[in-house]
Amino acid sequence: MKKDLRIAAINDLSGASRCSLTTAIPIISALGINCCVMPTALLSNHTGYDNYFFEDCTNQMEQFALNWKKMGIRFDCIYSGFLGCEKQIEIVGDFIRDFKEEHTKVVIDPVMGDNGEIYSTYTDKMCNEMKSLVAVADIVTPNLTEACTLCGMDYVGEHPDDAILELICRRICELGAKSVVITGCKDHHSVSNIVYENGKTVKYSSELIPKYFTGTGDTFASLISGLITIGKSVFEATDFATKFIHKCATYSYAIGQSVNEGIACERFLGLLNKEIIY
Ligand code: PXL
Repeated sequence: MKKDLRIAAINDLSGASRCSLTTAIPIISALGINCCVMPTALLSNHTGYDNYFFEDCTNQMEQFALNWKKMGIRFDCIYSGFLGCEKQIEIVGDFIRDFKEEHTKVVIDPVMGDNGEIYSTYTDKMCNEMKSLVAVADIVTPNLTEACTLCGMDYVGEHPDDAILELICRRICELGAKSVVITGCKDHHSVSNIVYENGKTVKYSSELIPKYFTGTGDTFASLISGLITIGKSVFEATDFATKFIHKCATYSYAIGQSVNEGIACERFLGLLNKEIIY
């Protein structure tokens, strides 16, 4: 009998949305893993809506870490997503130093921007600090905007060729990451996730759905975190996640979900349960 597996998921909690922790919890749980959450902020709903309530949780993060240490809790994976300020990046760095064991995987989703633009809340200093988390990551899952920022390049545009993508991945690994998955690279008809590890690059593509649902990157990073925790390679995990997200996005598009409503993964969670063969 394999032991209980546990992931620390550090991300914001947007109550009525499918993103960050509200997608990490069902995805990771359906893979048979205990998802322990550390909220970085509390929101009524994500910031793509006209109105939302927001409360920063920096102080609470420190209290969570302190009490988890006292409990003696251990993690098989540490997965971090949206971080709101320099202090939060520092807290996550400390958390990794305090809780990472030999076997613990570290997945950093460097949520910093999209479509060639860095989010307005993200300062240059934060972009630089993020590199210190990338340095201790097993897997980093940036989109193209974030990937370019991490390696100090100007945005390469929507359709970079394979040689440029490989160069970007190599540069991110030079920061210290073991592997990189550049997510959501769109072409005219397809969307691809590019995996780079130990000099090997593989592109996993699926048909482009003509709507970009909010939180898709969070669902992807949650799948990668869960799948590597149950023993899949980053290549196997990306192959599975690409197909799973395509299924959810196809369904969400067919039922007319708005982009703000996110991808509806609920009725596909049973497929994740079938992956539990450990
Ligand atoms: O990654 C999607 C997301 C997560 N969390 C918050 C957001 C968004 C997208 O708008 O606003 C708070």
